[in-house]
Amino acid sequence: MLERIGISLEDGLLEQFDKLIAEKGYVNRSEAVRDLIRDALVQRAFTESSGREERVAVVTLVYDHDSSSLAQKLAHIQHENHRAVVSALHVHMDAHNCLEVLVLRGRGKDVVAMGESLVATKGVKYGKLVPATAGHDLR
Ligand code: NI
Repeated sequence: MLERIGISLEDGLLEQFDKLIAEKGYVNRSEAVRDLIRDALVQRAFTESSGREERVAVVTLVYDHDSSSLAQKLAHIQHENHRAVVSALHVHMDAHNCLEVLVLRGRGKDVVAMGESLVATKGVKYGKLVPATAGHDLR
């Protein structure tokens, strides 16, 4: 069942929101708000107390290929947790930069701990841990 709700927003905030969702290609505000709510719910599911349920997440890393100690460190973390790494994609972005995309699966807290340690590794230029979900509760 679909329920209608009303939201009060300041002019400026609504203007920026409309600009943002137009850029992202949303056809209406409702779908954009639904996606924001889903994202918040998935984030919360990942940080819920027990952390024992199985979770899947994607980690994106960009780092300097010329720093061999950094590449070794990132590989070491992955090998230490090899059962959690479902898939790893390595792209040589340019002469100096590597992009790695990892799919992690395991207990929520383990997945988050591993993802965060990769992202936080000194020398990683860009890193992001993105929770994934099968979306059973998000329709
Ligand atoms: Ni590379």
